[in-house]
Amino acid sequence: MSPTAATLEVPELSASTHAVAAEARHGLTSTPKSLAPWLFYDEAGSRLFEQITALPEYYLTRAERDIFTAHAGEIFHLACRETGCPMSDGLTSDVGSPIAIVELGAGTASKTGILLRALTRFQHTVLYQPIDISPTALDEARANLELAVPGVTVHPRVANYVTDTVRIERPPNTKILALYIGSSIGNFSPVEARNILARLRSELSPGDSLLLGADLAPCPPEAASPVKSASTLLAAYDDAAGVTAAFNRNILSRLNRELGANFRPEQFAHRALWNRTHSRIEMHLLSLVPQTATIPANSSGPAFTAHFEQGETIHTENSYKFTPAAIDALLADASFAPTRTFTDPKSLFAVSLAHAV
Ligand code: AVI
Repeated sequence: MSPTAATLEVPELSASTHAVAAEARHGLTSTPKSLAPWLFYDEAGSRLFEQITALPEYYLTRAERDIFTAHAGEIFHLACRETGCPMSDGLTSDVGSPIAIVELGAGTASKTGILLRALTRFQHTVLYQPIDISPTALDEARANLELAVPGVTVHPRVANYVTDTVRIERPPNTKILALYIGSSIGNFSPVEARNILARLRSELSPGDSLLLGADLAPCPPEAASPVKSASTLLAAYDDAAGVTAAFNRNILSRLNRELGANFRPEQFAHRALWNRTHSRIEMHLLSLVPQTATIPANSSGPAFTAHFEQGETIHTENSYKFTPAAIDALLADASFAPTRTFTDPKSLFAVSLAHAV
């Protein structure tokens, strides 16, 4: 076969599959091996993540929802006090739409309805701009919210906020409240996290604000009355029903489906560990046997193999956990002035309001 004919037989990848192939090649030929956590979220992985958020051990989603339910009114009062925007108490006449909401990585916006509903008590109409890489998630967000929250207009924007600066629509005389919730910030290294917030800040004006949802670090074991222990945290990432394990292994199934690789996901064990030095939960896949997987040639490059010794791991995710002081420092580093941090009754999770300065 001539080299030209061989080249022609190589599958031409779409842009998104090309990115998957490039990440697989990079991560699996690195030492130690790794795969980036964005690879979790194909259709199957997104479904598994939805299941994770309802698990008894995964307290993050419930705790953040509880904070929104308890404090939404106060959050908007504080946002308005800082911005000087007019606020109605819901009984007076229409004051227009002084706050517009932007949400980074909105997905289906399942928790955002609580905040939007609360805001419509203060102003009659709300412009909500969810930003996400998935058009289908945004369609779902729009359909759900426009129906469920009268007065909300949804202007979705398909964009990758991690790599690109996102344009924000600002109606005249409107202040922006940006949401970056769900502990998504925790899946980035400290430098990446700072860059995401700084890029967002560059699109905001003084007086705009940010609401950041972040998971709290466990109390040190020597603390007088430890509220949150490392075991609470570990259970959230290694649940009894094995949903997080399936979520982790799906990353290999995805490489099989999209790239024609021949991983045997069942020959990898899910491992979650607490890295106290870096204040993060790490997820790994641990090879149970010596094994080799082949990733066939495609338009991103030639075929390659990944060999695993028994016990060798692929690092698939970091989930950073913060002290309240670390949240304030991160915000300040990106030119936001921390205003108030709200926590749930068990002090598991934090929602911080900050202002663009
Ligand atoms: C999406 N992200 C905030 C989740 C987290 O908690 O870091 C992803 C996840 N990984 C395992 N369980 C949930």
